[in-house]
Amino acid sequence: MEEKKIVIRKEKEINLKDLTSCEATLQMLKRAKKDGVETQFDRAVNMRACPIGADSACCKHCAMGPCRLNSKDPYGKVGVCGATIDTIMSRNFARMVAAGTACHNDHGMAMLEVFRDVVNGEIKDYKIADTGKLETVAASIGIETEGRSTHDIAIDLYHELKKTYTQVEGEIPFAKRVPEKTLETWRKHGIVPRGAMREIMELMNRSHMGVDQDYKNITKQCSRTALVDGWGGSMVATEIGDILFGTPSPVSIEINMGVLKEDQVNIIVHGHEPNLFESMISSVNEPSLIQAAREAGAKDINLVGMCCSGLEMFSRHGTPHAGNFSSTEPILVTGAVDAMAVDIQCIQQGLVKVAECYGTPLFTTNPRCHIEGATHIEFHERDPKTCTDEIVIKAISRFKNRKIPIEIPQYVSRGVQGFSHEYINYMLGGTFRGSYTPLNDNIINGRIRGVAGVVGCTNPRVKQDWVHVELVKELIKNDVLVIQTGCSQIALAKAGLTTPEAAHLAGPGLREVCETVGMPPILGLGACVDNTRILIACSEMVRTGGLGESIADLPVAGAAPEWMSEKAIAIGQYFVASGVFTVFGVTFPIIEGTKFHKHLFEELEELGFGKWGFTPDPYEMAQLMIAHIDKKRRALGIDRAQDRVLIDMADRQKLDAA
Ligand code: NFS
Ligand code: SF4
Repeated sequence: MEEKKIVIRKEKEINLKDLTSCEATLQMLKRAKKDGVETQFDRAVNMRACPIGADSACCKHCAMGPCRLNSKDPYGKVGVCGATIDTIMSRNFARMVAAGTACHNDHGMAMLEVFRDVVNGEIKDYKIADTGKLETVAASIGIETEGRSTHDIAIDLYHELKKTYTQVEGEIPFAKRVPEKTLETWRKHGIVPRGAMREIMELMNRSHMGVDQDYKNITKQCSRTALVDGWGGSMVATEIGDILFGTPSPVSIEINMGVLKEDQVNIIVHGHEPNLFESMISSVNEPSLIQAAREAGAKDINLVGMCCSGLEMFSRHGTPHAGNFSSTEPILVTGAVDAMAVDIQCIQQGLVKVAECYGTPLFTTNPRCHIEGATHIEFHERDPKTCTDEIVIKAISRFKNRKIPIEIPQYVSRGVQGFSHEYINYMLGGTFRGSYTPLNDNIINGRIRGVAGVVGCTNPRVKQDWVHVELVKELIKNDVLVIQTGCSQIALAKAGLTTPEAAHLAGPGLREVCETVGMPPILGLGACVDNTRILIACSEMVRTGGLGESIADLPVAGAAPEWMSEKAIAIGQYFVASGVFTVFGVTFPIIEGTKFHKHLFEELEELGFGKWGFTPDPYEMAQLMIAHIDKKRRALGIDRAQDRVLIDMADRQKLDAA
């Protein structure tokens, strides 16, 4: 493992170009500097990451401590209670998994409640948009659909999926979608999740002072809890989102700060719940509000998204997208944002101050997320427009009274987004023979070497977007098909690499497949909860055949090159527990050479799961992932096909001459 570098930069030494490879963000950082406004980039430079915390070598789980161990000599000391470094690190890790899983499950459960109220008629502003998807999801967990009404199927689906959260015994409903051999491994280790509340509760209990003090046993419950994220709460959020608002299919969208319009009322929605955004779409299309905007001198109302709900909206409606997590403060520096509405998750408190500096009203809308200094207008699904209409009215009034000079960085990329696992099926197989067979065939014959999921956040401790873009370029160059979600997908879209034309950057095999099908070598699947689309795609690949019997057999790998949130750790752990080699960048909360490190980075694979990897370097990350993919190809006996395809002209001539 490469040593974690904590870079300390003195303020005067910062070269803004080192902070981001997003030109629009860079332009705004320059303006912010001139205006004396601080963002996460400045704070990251001035707030040195605590080296003990970075190694997860401290514990504050009780008042006999907090205890700090020595990361250079991890076995030289124990906590006051006697806790060893492995106990401390695994408990800290467990709490991250618990928090990340709680985030996705609380979000998924809220979505399911909206679905229930739509079905029973209490919510009238939304309706079931995709009955086909409703039936497929219901059938996938054993609900009878033949000859039954949409309403009856929906009621059954609600009751069944509710178990994802509340069930105390048995297996969660979507365990039925897991490939048999993968499920067998989970059963053997006793980690098939029961229900989210139960698993999170048990993990919090076990990571309390004086409970579970065996890092291997704690890791087991980490896996069980993380699995109820990926195959539980997150998967429910994705599926219910599709049922209520439509299953995405590819659309060409505009992305980056240039989507803001100087002569229009600009409204940004930033967060994770599609409900708020869906209602905002309806508010900005309200004739009376459009009229009011025109009377205020605006040409129109311009609605754009940021972060994950933005990803869901462009996948479903083609709504323009303005950027990822690290750009949420810089975009306010344009002075062009007339309102920013947020809901939950990844909403940094720093937004309040930047918004204030540039006269942008910032609105919180969810009862779970108030921010001191922001205006709270609560969003109720039963009466959603009251909230979103009011935000539009406030935005129009801010437009009318704009005082700050506007500076919109003129950067816009166009790309194709909105692939779902259903669409991949259709795209490769065609309408009448939709299947994963063509994908599997192309992997077996070696045109596609393997599949990599590149996902996750941006983090000001590394150059924004740079690790994502370099890693993905390296992967496609080596014939690895890349699928993406989250802020990583936004990074590649901004870099202009999500077009079919980007196929020229791919290796010869992948390029051929992309050109035949007319698809980009990088497929964007949506928000972070949509990582579950990757799990389903993997399951389909196993079911289709020829690539082994479990997810762990597939020539696939995952990465979160610029991660920052606890949700990312939960996602990483569910991919590992599902059988996927998963590499993280930036930093990893662990000390190399410890038993817990060996467990996560080696032993889990020997037990039939995937395993963790770490390196902050994108090229080394690509190598690790490709080496893993090649190892799986060898185990499947399909490595020879790969050689045949990748042999180049010079090699061929050499062979002929011999
Ligand atoms: Ni995912 Fe989306 Fe982005 Fe990271 Fe945050 S917005 S849920 S956690 S930062 S990818
Ligand atoms: Fe220290 Fe143990 Fe308390 Fe943690 S649980 S703070 S290691 S005494």
